[in-house]
Amino acid sequence: MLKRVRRTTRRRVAAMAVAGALLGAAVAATAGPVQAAAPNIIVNGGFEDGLGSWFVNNGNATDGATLSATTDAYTGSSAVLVTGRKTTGSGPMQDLSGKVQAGKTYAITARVKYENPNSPATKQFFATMHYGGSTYTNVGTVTVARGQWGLIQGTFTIPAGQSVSTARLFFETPWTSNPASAPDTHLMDFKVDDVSVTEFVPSTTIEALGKNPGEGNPLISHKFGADGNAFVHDGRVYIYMTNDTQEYKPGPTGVSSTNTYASINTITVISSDDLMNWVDHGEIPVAGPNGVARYANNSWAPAMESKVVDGKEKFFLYFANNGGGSGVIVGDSPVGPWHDERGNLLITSATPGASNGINWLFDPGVFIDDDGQGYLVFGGGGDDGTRSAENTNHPKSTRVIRLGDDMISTKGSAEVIDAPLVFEAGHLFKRDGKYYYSYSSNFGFGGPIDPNGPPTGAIAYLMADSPMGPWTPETYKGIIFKNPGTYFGAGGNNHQSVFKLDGQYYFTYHAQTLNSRITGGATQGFRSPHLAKLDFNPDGTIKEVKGDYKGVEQIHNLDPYRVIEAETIAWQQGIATKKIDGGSEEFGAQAPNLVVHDIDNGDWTSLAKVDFGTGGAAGVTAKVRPLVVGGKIEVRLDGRTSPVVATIPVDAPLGEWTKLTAKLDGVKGVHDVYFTYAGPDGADLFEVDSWSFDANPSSSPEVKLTVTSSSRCIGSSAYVAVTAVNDSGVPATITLTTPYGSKTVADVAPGKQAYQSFNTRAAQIDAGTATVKATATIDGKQVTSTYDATYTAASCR
Ligand SMILES: [Ca+2]
Ligand SMILES: [Ca+2]
Ligand SMILES: [Ca+2]
Repeated sequence: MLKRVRRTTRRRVAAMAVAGALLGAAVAATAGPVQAAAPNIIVNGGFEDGLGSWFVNNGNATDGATLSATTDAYTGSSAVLVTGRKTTGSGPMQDLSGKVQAGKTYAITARVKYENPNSPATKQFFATMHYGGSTYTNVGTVTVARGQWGLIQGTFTIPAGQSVSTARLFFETPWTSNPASAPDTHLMDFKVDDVSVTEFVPSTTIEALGKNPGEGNPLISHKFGADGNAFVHDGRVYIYMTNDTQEYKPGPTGVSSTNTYASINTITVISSDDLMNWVDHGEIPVAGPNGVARYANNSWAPAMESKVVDGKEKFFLYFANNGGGSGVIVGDSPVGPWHDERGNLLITSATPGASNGINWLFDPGVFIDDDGQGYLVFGGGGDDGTRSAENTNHPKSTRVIRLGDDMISTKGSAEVIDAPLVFEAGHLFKRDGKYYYSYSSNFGFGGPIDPNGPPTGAIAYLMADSPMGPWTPETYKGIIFKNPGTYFGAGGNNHQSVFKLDGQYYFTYHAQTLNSRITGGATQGFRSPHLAKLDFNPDGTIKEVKGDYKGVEQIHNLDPYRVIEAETIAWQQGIATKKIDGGSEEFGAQAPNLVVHDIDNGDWTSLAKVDFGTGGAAGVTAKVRPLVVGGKIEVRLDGRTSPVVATIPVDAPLGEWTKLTAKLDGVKGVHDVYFTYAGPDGADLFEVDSWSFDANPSSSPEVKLTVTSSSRCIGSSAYVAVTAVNDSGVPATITLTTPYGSKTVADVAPGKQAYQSFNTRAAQIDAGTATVKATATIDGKQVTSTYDATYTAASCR
């Protein structure tokens, strides 16, 4: 009998060495809990019900001890005290038979303390599962200092074939053959409190800090998004992305299996009008049984354009159905609703000129020229198996084809694009009469790589005088962006787009930066959207873009005196978003509405550069759905640990959407606004739908304008443009002033703008400030307001 106990105990120690290694990895890999809240399987884990459901481990005949309740509790008013221990395994036990299942994963936590002054200064404790017979497994451990409460922690998976018909959990000290020879070392009294065993429920919520306050990249940190394609509409840029989050399945250590793309059939959409505060519009169900295009399996690498067809503006979202073809769905707005107007794929091997038998018919890139003619570029891959230099450098695997007037059909035959080292990610755009085809170069098929073309895995481009090219190797102009690995450690593929907003060109790319920050460096193919400015040389060639976390400048401040969807986020930690029924208060009844959820104590979100004006704010309102009693939202300025300027107690009926308001006193000017969430630990506190701020009614009235200024080159002359949109409800007389002249526009109607492009008559100008003065009659009084807007330096030689 004694021999058998020794054998089983040795096995237990060996098992713990593995568990300990896993624990270490879990702590290093994650910045917070990686699981959703789940019920505690342990009954009376806090010993607030005395010794109810607990007894002394009796797995061996020699085990024995006395349990008693003690008021020296870690939490609450009671804990358990173990005295008179006969073996190292003698400790409090609870029967979990019928409550745990083989093959499932559980997390355990418990508090433990010992105080014997003759005991060692530190001591290891175990939580151990006894499955009956001689099968023991240590499932959690801590080494604690004498006199202090320590935290036992562990995550364990019950083996698939394990019988759990007599499963029991108990607490013990490490086994030794003759504990009675040194009872102060091996058989000391100890106390246990707050025992919790919960089923590990995988959560895709990212609890790590994925985007540093002040930085612009990645654009979002609560979800992934790859192959970003930018589309500008009404002064707002929308970015459509492959929804990598569908493949994200973090395990107990917080690390996911590798992204295979196979299950991705939705497209993620975000938007911003200032390039720092990004609205999450959720996912478009594109392919699969619940998709708009049920004939397709996947939706990768989207591309978006809009066009007025039969007097109505329609929005055309193209997508790759894995490598086999490309499709299109049609929207009533940039965020839907979405329809299938075709019933089958747009690009297949049957499309004239599309297939050479080895290429992938994916990665659609859409472009509409000034004459309204649409074009689609697509294709990629193209390894013909010869491993030849010609096939490596000129796979001729991508195409350009004209679209029909309806944008959901093709016209004529697809033409070959012979882009050096081409692989995927074709994108077509136009600037100053020149057409640009950008693409991702391949990673080498085996033949030597031509040094006159791009390096592998980079974004390169061609320039031509027509959307149809011809796109020959002679039109190759260089690279726009090296592989993301150059800048972020983690490399991988890439995908780009180019857009223009407020006179400036921008470049979208992706990188595995959030993935890397979650795991502490390792990546599993989960990509995040990034932005950079895109600048051009006088001959139209592109200045190479460098990848960074800084990103681009916020192009204007955020107006707080309106409804702001709470899923508008500059920086955050620990939250997730989900779609709820009903439309968006900010974007309209037809637009999807999301809420911020998975809000734990300590999670936070923020808005960048909120302009409270000179009059200041009087109040802040949150539309919330309380889930527990005792939650609150704290409002802070310019940092998440700054002083609290307002607190909204989330004190309303649980489960109901409610608007709650707090006073704001003396908040003026421009600030980053942080919403920090507080409440009971271990619970989802509440959900947030939207924010709004009220302006101080006693403040003096002002003529509200949105003012922008920019510099640009026309030939060899620099121009400074100034735009002032009249955001007030009354006509205003607006004067635009720069060092290069002044212009006054009388009676600018509400919603209309005053605009002037001032010729500086110089080839080179420094950065400067334009001043805009507006005068209007408000409430019978003449009111004048003044605004500044900066423009950048320009060199037009
Ligand atoms: Ca307790
Ligand atoms: Ca959370
Ligand atoms: Ca919302």
